[in-house]
Amino acid sequence: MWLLLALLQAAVLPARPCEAPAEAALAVRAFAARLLGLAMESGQDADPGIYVGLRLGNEHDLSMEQRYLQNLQDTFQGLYGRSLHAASHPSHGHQHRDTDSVPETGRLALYLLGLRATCPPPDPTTQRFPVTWLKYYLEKDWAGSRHHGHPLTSYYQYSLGVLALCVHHKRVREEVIQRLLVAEQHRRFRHVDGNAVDTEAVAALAFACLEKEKHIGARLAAELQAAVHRTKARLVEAQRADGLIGNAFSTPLAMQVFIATNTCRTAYGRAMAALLRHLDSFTSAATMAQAVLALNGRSYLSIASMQCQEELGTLTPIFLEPMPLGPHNVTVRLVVECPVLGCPQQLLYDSLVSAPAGASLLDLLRAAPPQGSKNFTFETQDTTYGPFLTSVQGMAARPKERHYWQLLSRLGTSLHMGVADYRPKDGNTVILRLSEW
Ligand code: B12
Ligand SMILES: *[C@@H]1O[C@H](CO)[C@@H](O)[C@H](O)[C@H]1NC(C)=O
Ligand SMILES: *[C@@H]1O[C@H](CO)[C@@H](O)[C@H](O)[C@H]1NC(C)=O
Repeated sequence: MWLLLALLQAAVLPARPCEAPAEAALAVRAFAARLLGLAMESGQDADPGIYVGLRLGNEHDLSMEQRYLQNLQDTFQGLYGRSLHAASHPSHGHQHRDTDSVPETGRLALYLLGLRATCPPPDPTTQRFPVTWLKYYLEKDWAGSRHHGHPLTSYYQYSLGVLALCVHHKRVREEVIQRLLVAEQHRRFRHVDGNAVDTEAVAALAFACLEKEKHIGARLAAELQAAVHRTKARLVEAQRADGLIGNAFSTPLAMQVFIATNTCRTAYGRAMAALLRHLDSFTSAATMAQAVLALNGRSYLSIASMQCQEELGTLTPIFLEPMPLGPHNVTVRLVVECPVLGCPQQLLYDSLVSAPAGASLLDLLRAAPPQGSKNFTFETQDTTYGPFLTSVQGMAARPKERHYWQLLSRLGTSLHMGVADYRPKDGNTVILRLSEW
């Protein structure tokens, strides 16, 4: 009788304590297959964040992953496969990074996490120079903007950097850690519209990793532990009535904190249930790669204890058809605001735009009619999150000044999706506003 019960339980309970419930296995598998499809069809360079998502899935397409890794290595070893010293004395070669370029802290961190998640592990010498570069970037990221009080890139990327070095068991200077702890204590993590969940979660993952490192002293370990506790309390507080923590896209990162600290109880279960209800909202490879980890009960920290066992090469890609458009039209009011210093005027554009129903904001921008004597113009840059709006009506947002083109609804609330994913309804107003973050 007990044996039968135990067997029944084993069949119903997921293999890992934080994994999605067994009833959701099919949905989770289809989600991973969609990510695989996106990774295969993307015309862009291989992305380290996506590679991590593929590696931490339960099922794999092993030969595809091998090719993907090769592409990644071609890109990153070209940039970071030689010493800093060589880079500060550039003599030949143009591919290489030099020490003057903007730090690429986040992508390099994800690349190192990806290398650590590879089976069999790659030749350790390939990691040596990228690790040195990442340490250098963390210093530079901070020093370059000390008077601003924030890293040159973002706290999100800075946290990823600390996390990746920790997962590789590389020492980081205590000051590098302290900067992040101070930011946590002073609640400096914020994203647009005050949603700090993504960044808080990644910082907490870095703290949770460091806390367990042998070389960390007792006093610092206690501080790190306290920071993880505070963050978890804030994440629980940020949980909405529907179970999401922040929004659908920050929920998987918040869940990773509970996974990494083995506290997959009430808040976690509600978040998982909510995430499972929102799987269809995920359309970009970057956000899907983050979600795959949580759905499989894994976190970026799981990479540290990954063992190469036999992996299931059973995943086949799903390619989704683009959404059908029309037959009716929607009409949307498009407003372009420029409230920062250096703008020619406050209002750069205000007009009604028509497009077939189901069209994305990007489609609408393409269909926007001229106003006065001027055509409507804009530019985007491809990222793994989708196209990022960089310039509107000739006004480029300058990242150095922490400017970006923010997408808002009529009520002034920030949209939770990029231009290719957001599909306005008939009668909606969309505001593009040059904002500071
Ligand atoms: C930091 C950040 C920003 C910063 C980036 C600047 C900087 N120097 O770091 C700023 C404030 C500019 C920003 C803007 C936006 N963001 Co943002 N951002 C993030 C965050 C916290 C980290 C991104 C990161 O560094 N990734 C790691 C690096 C290594 O990857 P990367 O590819 O190099 O990242 C760059 C680009 O992808 C780009 N980027 C940042 N956000 C977005 C969003 C979209 C849709 C696109 C296409 C690109 C993009 O900036 C990154 C840094 O250069 C993520 C959280 C997350 N869970 O991923 C949200 C996140 C990606 N952002 C999001 C959103 C919604 C936006 C906005 C659309 C908000 C708005 N209403 O205006 C805008 C983009 C508008 C536009 N112009 O197209 C969502 C995307 C959800 C989705 N469905 O895909 C996320 C997941 C947050 C969330 N939980 O909702 N963001
Ligand atoms: C939809 O709008 C386009 C212009 O964007 C127009 O050419 C077309 O005739 C409209 N279709 C309908 C069904 O109203
Ligand atoms: C506006 O766009 C149209 C069509 O692309 C082009 O023929 C025209 O020259 C443009 N006008 C201006 C002022 O740029």
